[in-house]
Amino acid sequence: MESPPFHFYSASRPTISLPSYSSSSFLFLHKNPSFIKTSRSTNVSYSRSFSVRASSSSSSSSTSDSVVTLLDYGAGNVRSVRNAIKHLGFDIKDVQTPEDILNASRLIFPGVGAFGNAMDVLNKTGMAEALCAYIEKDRPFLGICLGLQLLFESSEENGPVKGLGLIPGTVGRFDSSNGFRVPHIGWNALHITKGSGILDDVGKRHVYFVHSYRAMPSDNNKEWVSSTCNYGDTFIASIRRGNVHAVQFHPEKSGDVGLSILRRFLYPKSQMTKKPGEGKASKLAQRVIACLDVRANDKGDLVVTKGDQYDVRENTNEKEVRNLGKPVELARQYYLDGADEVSFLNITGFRDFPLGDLPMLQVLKYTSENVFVPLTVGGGIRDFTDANGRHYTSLEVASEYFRSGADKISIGSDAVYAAEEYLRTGVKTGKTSLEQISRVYGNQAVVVSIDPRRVYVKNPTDVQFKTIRVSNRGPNGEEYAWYQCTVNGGREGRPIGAYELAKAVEELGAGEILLNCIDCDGQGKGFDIDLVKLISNAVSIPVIASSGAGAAEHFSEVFAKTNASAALAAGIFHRKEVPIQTVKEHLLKEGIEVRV
Ligand code: 1PR
Repeated sequence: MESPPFHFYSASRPTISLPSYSSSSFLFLHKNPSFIKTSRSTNVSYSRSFSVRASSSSSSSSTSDSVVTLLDYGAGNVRSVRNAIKHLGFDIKDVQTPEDILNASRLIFPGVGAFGNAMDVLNKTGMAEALCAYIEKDRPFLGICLGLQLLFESSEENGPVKGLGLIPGTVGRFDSSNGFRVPHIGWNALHITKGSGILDDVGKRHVYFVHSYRAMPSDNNKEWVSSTCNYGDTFIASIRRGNVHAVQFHPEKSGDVGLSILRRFLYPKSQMTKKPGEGKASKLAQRVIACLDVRANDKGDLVVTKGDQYDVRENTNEKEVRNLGKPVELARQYYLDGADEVSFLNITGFRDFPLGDLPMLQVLKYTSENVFVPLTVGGGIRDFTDANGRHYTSLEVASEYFRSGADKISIGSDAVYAAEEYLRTGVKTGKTSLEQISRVYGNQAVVVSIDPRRVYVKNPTDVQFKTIRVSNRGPNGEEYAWYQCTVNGGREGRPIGAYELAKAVEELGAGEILLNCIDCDGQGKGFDIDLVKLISNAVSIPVIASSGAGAAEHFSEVFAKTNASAALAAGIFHRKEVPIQTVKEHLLKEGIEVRV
């Protein structure tokens, strides 16, 4: 994986003025050298001239009690960390120089992207030296995800690559050959091995992980390890020594539990009593996801809508777009109701350029301020040339979604074209949206949304695509079916099956599959078990079952009969027919692990 140019934001980090957007410099702010120092412009000079001396007490104006120093290199979901810090009442000071690290009264390092690139820039800018000095002085530090891994001696990612070398051990990739899906995505249980302070409220509750690499506990690092997690093998979930903490999971995406972890780090001296909440977490939970299909209605307002087999218009003379609520409010409600993730699908993104869809970006920004579980956004992620001839790459579109608060993006139509081309030529060009975005932001940040339609056939040999023997025969007694992929919101069928597509996009870098089914969408009769089985057995990345949920029992059915990692629903939640909590209670009763 390659990550975006590592760059540090200036104190007066500019905000995007959305209404005036039209110029070609809207995207990739870091290309403007006047306010962003890239790794090239900061260069090695820091490390040469820089005297490493970490202050042992808070001293400068930047170290006031309500300020958190943040080491942000603009590569992904750092907005979520910012939002969580602000939510807890702190201001943020961005690191621009190594001195900022040394002068911090508390430092948060939410590493995102790839190990090799991060180390390269930390070394070149003198930040590595400053981080080591800061940590060795036992100054308050919280590393998140890659911010934990970088503390180790080396990583196999892009490497081996040397790390900061503060903790003995090597970071390696999860082994998917033992049946565990990689990336490790979702809510998992911690085994707390020593008093960590910041984990005091976790108890037996789940926290959110998303990663493909992990550090392993050993005799050499046991004095550091404060908790482990099991996923195929037992890996290090957190470390603590004195005031130095780091976690492999994402507290900023772990709901209330995560916020309490951050709160304990930010207020270490407060008299918070230890109050581990109720919970029975023991392993990776099955996820319940709320999905909001979003589009402008005929008055131009952005609304949450919901289709029947993808038709979102009311059955009236006016045929108006069905309006089921406001996106930001509904997303917040689902977060409070216990949704493990929230997905937005900009369903007209295939025809409207999403960066022209400013309300959608605003929706993401507002939502991420108050929703502390992962947010996925999809719709319209592809290369695009606007009316002025300005070309935008799909990577630019995705980057804007990430900057606006998305943790994952989902690609629909463009992934179908990419898979068709790959299957035709057998060549990975590295230029498809899928490949580019996963290379820069990591596979775990890229979901492929499949919109298949069932096509019955008499004999499996009637088509060149993978067929299955269906549980319910077709209208003419057909015993077999294949699942034809579609693009443009189900409007156009393509010559590729869902099975072929899923395998191809996994090879091209997808980290997860959102598996819809046009036949089942909005029908409330249950997920297409045949389809979910077919796809979840075909790939080793997580599969989200979608379309057709009408009762809590449909969730337990899909988890019991298939290898789906998550189940998504829209209509039953929007119409308040079955609350998320009811679904979870039912799953628990059926012995299926969920986050409570
Ligand atoms: O092709 O990259 O622009 O992405 C467009 C995205 O928008 C795709 O992810 C596609 O699935 C989605 N989309 C396009 N048109 C529609 C439509 O409904 N007319 N929505 C649409 C797809 C399907 C699910 C839905 C579940 C659960 N919606 O997301 O939420 O079926 O519904 P249910 O629980 O009510 O049965 P691109």
